Amino acid sequence: MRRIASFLSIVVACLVSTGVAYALPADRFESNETRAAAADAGVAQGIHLNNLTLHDADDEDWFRVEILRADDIDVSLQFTHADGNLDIQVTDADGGVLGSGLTSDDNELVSLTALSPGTYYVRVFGDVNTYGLAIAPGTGSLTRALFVNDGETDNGCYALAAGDDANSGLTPDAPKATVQDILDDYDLGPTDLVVIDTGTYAGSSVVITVEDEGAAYAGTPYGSSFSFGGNRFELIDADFNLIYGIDFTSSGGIGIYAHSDGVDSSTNNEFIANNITGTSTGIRIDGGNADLIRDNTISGASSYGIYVSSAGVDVTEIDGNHIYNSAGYGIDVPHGGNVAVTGNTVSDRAYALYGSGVSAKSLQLHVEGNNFSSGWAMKH
Ligand SMILES: [Ca+2]
Ligand SMILES: [Ca+2]
Ligand SMILES: [Ca+2]
Ligand SMILES: [Ca+2]
Repeated sequence: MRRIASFLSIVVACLVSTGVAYALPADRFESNETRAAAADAGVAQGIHLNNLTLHDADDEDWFRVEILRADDIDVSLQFTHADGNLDIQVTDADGGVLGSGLTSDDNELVSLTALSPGTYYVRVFGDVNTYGLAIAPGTGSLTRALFVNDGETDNGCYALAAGDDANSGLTPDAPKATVQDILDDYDLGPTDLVVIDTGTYAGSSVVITVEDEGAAYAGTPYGSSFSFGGNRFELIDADFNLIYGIDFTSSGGIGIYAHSDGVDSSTNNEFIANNITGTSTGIRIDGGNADLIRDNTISGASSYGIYVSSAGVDVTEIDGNHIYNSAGYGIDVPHGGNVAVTGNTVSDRAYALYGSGVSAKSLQLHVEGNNFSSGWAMKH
């Protein structure tokens, strides 16, 4: 054995000394050589990616990350400098460099403060080497990231282990198995970000109430799929929540259902960039106010894509959603209210926009810039 080992070390030494290209296995996010071809990595403050490589001398890795609420972040690379220098840049959505890590030591760190919500990019470049990429709330940030994962770590963005409700959920190494157990164990608020890793989550409804209102919930670009056949996320007198980038799959029930506890409505909620396939109703709000439903993709909802039962002074913005497939209603805004329907695409539904039970007095409806191609474009 010793002779073989020493022979191998001589071969490696020769390869290095003669400049023969030294290569590692390509990582799972290839090919991502440019900002335009960046790999989606999810919501910034939860991201933990291991076993990445600059696999050959030409490799450069770009990642696209999202900031949902203004924040400070620390972007870090973990690697051994002696194995090959790596450097890092973080850019804004247009490629303007916001910060760099260009040292000759192990690891790199870029700390950025007061970032606005939006898209950012991480560029990793340098020598052939293996690395990990992590993004966390910055030193001055109040954000608390809470981690959820199913039983698999495949295609993950946030957690580094399988989920278990016996875990704390406070670190990527100890994710919980269910969002509900996060809600049960902690008092959530507006500085909390629940990152839900790639996987399938069946079980039961996630119920958010006034005690835990105001947090953000984010899935991954690779599918954080809630397949429970009833109401998948239910908000009961829960305000100022953000539900972003989550998949709602399988038939029956409602993807996201926000309503009152019988006294106080759920208001000021934002449902953005979710992907709903199946369900009976994709997104439903009863008696809300100042809610935003934006950039969701809803296909195959057997009854309603979006159903907003608002009344009186309520304001709802329904913008940029794509609703298609199946026979029912695309967007239904019954019973009045102040509703803006802008920039949506609705196709292959019996009705694109429907106002059931609406009288001219009760509904203030602003409709602009939509693309409706259904049996009926608009009807009440
Ligand atoms: Ca790579
Ligand atoms: Ca690459
Ligand atoms: Ca470096
Ligand atoms: Ca998983």
